[in-house]
Amino acid sequence: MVCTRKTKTLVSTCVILSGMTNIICLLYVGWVTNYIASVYVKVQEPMAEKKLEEDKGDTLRIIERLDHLENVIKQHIQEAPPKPEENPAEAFTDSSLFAHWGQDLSPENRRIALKQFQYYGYNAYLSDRLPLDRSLPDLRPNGCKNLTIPDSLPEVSIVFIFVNEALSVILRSIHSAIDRTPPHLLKEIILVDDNSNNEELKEKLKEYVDEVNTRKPGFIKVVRHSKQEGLIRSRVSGWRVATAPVVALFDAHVEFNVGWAEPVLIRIKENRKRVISPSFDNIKYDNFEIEEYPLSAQGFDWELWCRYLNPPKSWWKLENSTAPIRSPALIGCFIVDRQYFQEIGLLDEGMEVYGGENVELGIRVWQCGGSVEVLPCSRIAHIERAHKPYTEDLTAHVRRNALRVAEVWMDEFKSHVYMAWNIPQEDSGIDIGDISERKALRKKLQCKTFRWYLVTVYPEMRMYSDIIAYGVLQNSLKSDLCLDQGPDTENIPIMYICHGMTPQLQL
Ligand SMILES: *[C@@H]1O[C@H](CO)[C@@H](O)[C@H](O)[C@H]1NC(C)=O
Ligand SMILES: *[C@@H]1O[C@H](CO)[C@@H](O)[C@H](O)[C@H]1NC(C)=O
Ligand SMILES: [Mn+2]
Repeated sequence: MVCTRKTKTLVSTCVILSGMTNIICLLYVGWVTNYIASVYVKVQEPMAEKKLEEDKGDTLRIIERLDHLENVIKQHIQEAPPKPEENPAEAFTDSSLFAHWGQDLSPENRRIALKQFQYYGYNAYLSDRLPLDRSLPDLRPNGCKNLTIPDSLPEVSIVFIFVNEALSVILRSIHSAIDRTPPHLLKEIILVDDNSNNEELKEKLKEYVDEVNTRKPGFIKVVRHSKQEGLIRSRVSGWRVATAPVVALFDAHVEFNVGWAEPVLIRIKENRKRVISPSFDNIKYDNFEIEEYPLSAQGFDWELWCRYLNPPKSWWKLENSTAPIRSPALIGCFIVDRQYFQEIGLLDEGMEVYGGENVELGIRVWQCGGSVEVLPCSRIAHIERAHKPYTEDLTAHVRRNALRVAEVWMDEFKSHVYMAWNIPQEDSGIDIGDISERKALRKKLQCKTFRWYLVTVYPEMRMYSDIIAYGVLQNSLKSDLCLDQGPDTENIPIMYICHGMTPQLQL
């Protein structure tokens, strides 16, 4: 699952720094993202060009300085990081893993913990040492306990998908699901292993599953992909195996809180066209403490990255913190009627790896006659990793998936997605694959327009009109300089080394 609560991007964080640090930061960002700045719109006479001519002397000196700094930084980047063995007593003190945890570990254990952290993106060393059945603080709003539970509710199958996840983290997800779902409502647990190469996920996980299944035959089912399919197709693989009338699709690094299931099953029983997300809290990646998150709806920006949103005004007016929150989209984990999920077209299996499928599902459900909501009384804690365990460049996949959504669902608003990613609408050079099936699905289901969706379901989303051109404004005298927004505090545009990221994108 993609969403984090960080409001600033790496780049805007860079820009609020000053001077030398700023430049190092931006170059670092450019380096890690391997970003190539590009210009799609030639503007006749950029104002900045004229300005540059007027104070050429100053500017050239600045350019020289920037060139010099760039070389310094390149040298830094090429240097290998210092070998930890050289100074074991102070090893790894600068990792974020040790900011709030592990001060009294021995150097050897620090080394082990750090290695696992780098692999998993969370503190697997600590997870291995915490009980699988630990309790969680009950973070439900007042009134949730008073919810009247009908005698008969549909059963649920819980699907956990994972690739190279720490075994103890998966087992804690399973334990919390079993411990905090009423046994008569939990039909089965399905584990989808997206071709992990991690050995302990083969033998040891099988031992655990076999042991549970000797007590409850067929209760845990395991699906293993023979090649990596990405989390989108992994969710669908899990759904295919599920047999309960309701299916819950989750990451395998979560802990279910008390009473999570009943409110969800009540809402789906009332209306099977509701797709439900629980409210998320955070399991901190370093010390595994639970951090309470405010109640939120789930949406996205024009790049189709997910975002948490303030609940709509209509919800605040109810003054009832247990009431369902209408949500434009989903951040990735959700519960759905098994048959209905098929009727509306599962997930877009033409998407690759990661990202965008949650937004697509939300838009599709709304436009095609269903609804999406977040339930305050159903709470799940989820580990927000410090970094993703995938080695590939995720951004390229997210962008490709976003363009599929734009082309199939967004009508005239698809321009907004191209604009947000700063790519031309014609001949973008990005192969988004075959979308004819998804377009046929939209036609078959007689779905509403994206304009209807924006006005009715997602009025918070900003619409742009009268955009003449977009891209970066590149200087024609010194072509590696671009117009940039400059430091947040000053509101003065500056010329800067072209990095092509948000602060340099002009509309
Ligand atoms: C919930 O129930 C308890 C006891 O049954 C009662 O004291 C309390 O006022 C109720 N709360 C709400 C919000 O209805
Ligand atoms: C608050 O919302 C819940 C869930 O929809 C509902 O059951 C309850 O009756 C509402 N309470 C009030 C006081 O309206
Ligand atoms: Mn996740």
